[in-house]
Amino acid sequence: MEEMWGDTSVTEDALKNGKGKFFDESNFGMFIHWGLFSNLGGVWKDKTYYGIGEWIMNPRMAGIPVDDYKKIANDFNPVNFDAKKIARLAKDAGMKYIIITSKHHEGFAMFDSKVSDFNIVDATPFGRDPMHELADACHELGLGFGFYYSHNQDWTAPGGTRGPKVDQNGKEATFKDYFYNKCKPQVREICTNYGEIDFVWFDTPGDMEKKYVVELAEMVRELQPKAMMCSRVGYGLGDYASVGDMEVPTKRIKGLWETCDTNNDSWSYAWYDNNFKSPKIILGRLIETVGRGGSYLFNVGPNALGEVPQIGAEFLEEAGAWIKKYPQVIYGAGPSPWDYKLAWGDVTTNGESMFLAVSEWPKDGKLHLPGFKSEIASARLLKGNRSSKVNFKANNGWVTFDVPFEAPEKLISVIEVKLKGKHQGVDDT
Ligand code: H79
Repeated sequence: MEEMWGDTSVTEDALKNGKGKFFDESNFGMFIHWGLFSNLGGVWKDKTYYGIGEWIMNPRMAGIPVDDYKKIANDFNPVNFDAKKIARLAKDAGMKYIIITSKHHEGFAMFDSKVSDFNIVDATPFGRDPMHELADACHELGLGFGFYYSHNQDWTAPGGTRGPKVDQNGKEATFKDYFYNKCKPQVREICTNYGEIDFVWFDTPGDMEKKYVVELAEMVRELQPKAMMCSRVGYGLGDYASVGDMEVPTKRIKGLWETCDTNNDSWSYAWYDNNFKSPKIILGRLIETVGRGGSYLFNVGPNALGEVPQIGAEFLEEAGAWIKKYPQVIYGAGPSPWDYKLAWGDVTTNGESMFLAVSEWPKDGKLHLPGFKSEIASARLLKGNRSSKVNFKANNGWVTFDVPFEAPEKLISVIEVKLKGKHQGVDDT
């Protein structure tokens, strides 16, 4: 998708005073889509609706009436939800923080809300607050934690965007009613009841009036001064920019930004969606994002029982094992000298080093760099903690490395390059 969700207003200033400590350096976080839609898993009345599962209520999918939708809560009982296990998975995957849906467009609060009883504690047999459990598990493992909250759309609250136009008494409901009766008080709850949180992730501001967006953003800043707010709050507010859903930008983007991607095709769990991204694809997209200057927020969708699907979890663990071997390629790493991806893979930089992350290993033993104007001091092929020297020739900006015929790594192999003197930029004409 090419849609940009707005630019960032606060940029690097946001990182001062300990704000954003889990964002810029981490470059990799876990996104979780979980809600009543997970209890359906893509099925309504024995029929499967293909697409993004969290949208199943929408008329272009199953078109579920509000009263029917609310009843889904009656048998939502995710007894296998294990916050520690999910936090452990994120950590093993090399992720540094978790952002989870506290309320998606469906309007169901996945937390203990006093504002609306359409929430997981009051409306389901489960009766627990999984957000509390996850916040605690993240803090225990030293992971950052934050909430997604859909502030504009609410398909079950009177007055919410795409929601009912009248309240229970048949009285007309406006967006203002929704905003003051539900949205703002619930955002206050998630910003008050879970300790210090690191992210507040709003989504789809649409044509929400500016005064509401400003009021909401100001409240978040007051209650959680260290939380990073994503630009999808609207009107150019927020601390960092969020690019389009599932979009890995092809050109360098300046400032603080993030892309959100998902581990299969849907955000929320859907029974048919087994198109899980392989460890190599996950790492490739992560490195590409870091190479363009951004952070990668990667989603999993727990099912009706609260479990993260096994294949996706295993793929993440395998990607995480690679990151453990080559953390310097990811953490604290900055963009590639090239604005775009190269033919064989991508590049990140960290301190004095430039890392060539090669996903398409050359068959002829020659790896090329185009238009590289700086003088190279050394190149080493990394194998975990060990490394071996790589010979190279530079000719008018065209650098050729002599590499083994066999790729040293199954997933992505890394060559560390150091320069003689200053970086001279690249010539990409
Ligand atoms: O939470 C995830 C998505 O549910 C949310 N953003 C990410 C992070 C999102 N909200 N809106 N959109 C994405 C745009 C979605 C448009 C569509 Fe559809 C939904 C296209 C396909 C499904 C509506 C239903 C239009 C066609 C079918």
